[in-house]
Amino acid sequence: SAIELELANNDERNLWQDAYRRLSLASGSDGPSSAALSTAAARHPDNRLLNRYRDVLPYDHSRVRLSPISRSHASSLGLSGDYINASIVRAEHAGRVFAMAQGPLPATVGHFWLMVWQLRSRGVVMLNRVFEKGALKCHPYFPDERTKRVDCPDVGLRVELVSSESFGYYIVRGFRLSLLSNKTSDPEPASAVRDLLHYQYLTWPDFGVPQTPGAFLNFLMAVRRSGLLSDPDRPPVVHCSAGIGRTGSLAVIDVCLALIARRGSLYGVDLPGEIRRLRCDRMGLVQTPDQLRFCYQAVVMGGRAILANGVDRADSLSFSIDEADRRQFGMANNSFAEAGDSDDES
Ligand code: PTR
Ligand code: PTR
Ligand code: PTR
Repeated sequence: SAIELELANNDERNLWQDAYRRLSLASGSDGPSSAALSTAAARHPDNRLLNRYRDVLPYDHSRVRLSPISRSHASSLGLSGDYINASIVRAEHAGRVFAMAQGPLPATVGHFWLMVWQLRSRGVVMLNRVFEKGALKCHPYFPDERTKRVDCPDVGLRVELVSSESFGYYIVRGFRLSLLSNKTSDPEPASAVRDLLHYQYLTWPDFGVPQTPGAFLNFLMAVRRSGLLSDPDRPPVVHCSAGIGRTGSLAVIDVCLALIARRGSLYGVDLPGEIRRLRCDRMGLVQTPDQLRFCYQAVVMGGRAILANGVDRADSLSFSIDEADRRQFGMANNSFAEAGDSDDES
């Protein structure tokens, strides 16, 4: 198929730089170029400090707009506007809608959980560690074994750790989101508690790639089995540090595999086209030539396995993990003190 030929050809002739550059060229048939899309809310003086990176901003047309749970549940201090650096990214032709976000800042932890509440997400996919290369890449916004819970009085939410299970290169946590009781006012709404899953992949460096797709595909299949990706009315929140490189790669791999399963074929899957389409809703998705190559590798490996094993069993596939992956996993144990090797239940 074309996607297999492109992978082989770009490898052989060392064409990934070119292939990556071509992605960014404005191309009429694939939607507007990013220059044409406005980011006014993100650049508004009130909101500037709510962005982790000056150059990674949500477009106005697709940004998530926050609203308070109720008047009594948000102080005007914590939620003065409706802004969060997050985008609703639609791939409805593949049955997918994602909320893609930057890793929370200290000031936006409450906003992040309010978004999860408001979207009624079944879960969160986190593709980074809190510390990477010695720097804080994302505020520790969720409770761990020690802290057990995080209260966000600014938005009126509490997050509790219900469970935590380590699979080596990823961790699955269960969180319970509830309204912080407030003495003065209204009876709590009936649906005052939401349980959700948190899948954290531990070994994908920013601006890098996993050594081989096997481990990442196992992670993606585990996330898929949980069902949290497949309810477009309740989009999952997917984030990394900026919410574009790794997050965009996961999304395009997942979208292409969903399309392959629908068509029963690797033919006709236009990976660069899918990236361009997703980029209409959030800028910069897939950040490097290597990440582009990784997306091809993962789609080809995952797509072949899906077709060989039967589309119905796509999500239960398991991929072998090789030595290069295992070396990379060393990282997870050394430098993720925060989530540390959680033993099973809390
Ligand atoms: N503090 C402002 C607010 O009232 O929410 C922040 C803000 C500014 C939000 C602009 C949104 C803005 O743009 P738009 O309404 O076009 O999305
Ligand atoms: N702005 C980036 C940061 O927040 O750390 C800078 C950066 C650039 C970080 C590249 C890592 C990078 O990856 P590598 O060291 O693998 O090139
Ligand atoms: N200005 C930052 C930089 O280029 O280093 C923005 C940035 C940071 C972009 C991290 C992407 C990053 O990776 P990811 O989206 O995978 O967290």
